[in-house]
Amino acid sequence: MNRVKVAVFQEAKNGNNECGDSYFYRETENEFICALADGLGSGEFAKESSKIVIDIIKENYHSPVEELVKKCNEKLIGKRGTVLAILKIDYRSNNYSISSIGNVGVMTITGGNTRKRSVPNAGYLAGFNRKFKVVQEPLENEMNFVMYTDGVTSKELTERYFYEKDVERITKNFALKSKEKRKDDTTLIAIQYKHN
Ligand SMILES: [Mn+2]
Repeated sequence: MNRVKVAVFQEAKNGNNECGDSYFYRETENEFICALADGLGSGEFAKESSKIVIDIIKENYHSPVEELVKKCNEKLIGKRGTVLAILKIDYRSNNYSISSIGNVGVMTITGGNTRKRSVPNAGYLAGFNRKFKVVQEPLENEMNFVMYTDGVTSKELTERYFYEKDVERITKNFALKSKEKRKDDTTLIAIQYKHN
């Protein structure tokens, strides 16, 4: 057990108190799950929706990704929409699954220092049925994942420090380079997977 290390950077827009992004991660004997949600808009109301979604995932984290997305969607009827990304690493099948709906990103960094951003499904979750894909890929013995909300810019994602293996170094470097107030709620989750 304990194949995963996680480090998180989170900051609210313009130094606000409440960040509209919510996240959750957990490692169990057989799997690791991380979910990141960004409520549409910012602040308190955005937080309400992103928190609803993350609470559902907390309660049902053992469910397959597809089921989780569906459950989250159902709970958002009559609420503000949210965008969501889920990463699940399955230690038994040696695969990982990613699904992102809307503007929450997942980037993988594999052994040969290859960065790849997963293609998100269009739109957002807001209670109505929508089609979405779950992408499944084989796990490498060592690889990193980065999950981020749209407060993180594309330019920032090209920085060299994303090649660091140590997740603390990634989030610390990111923090150092974001001295100015963030223009949007920002969450950056760095995840290192290593097969023992
Ligand atoms: Mn946002």
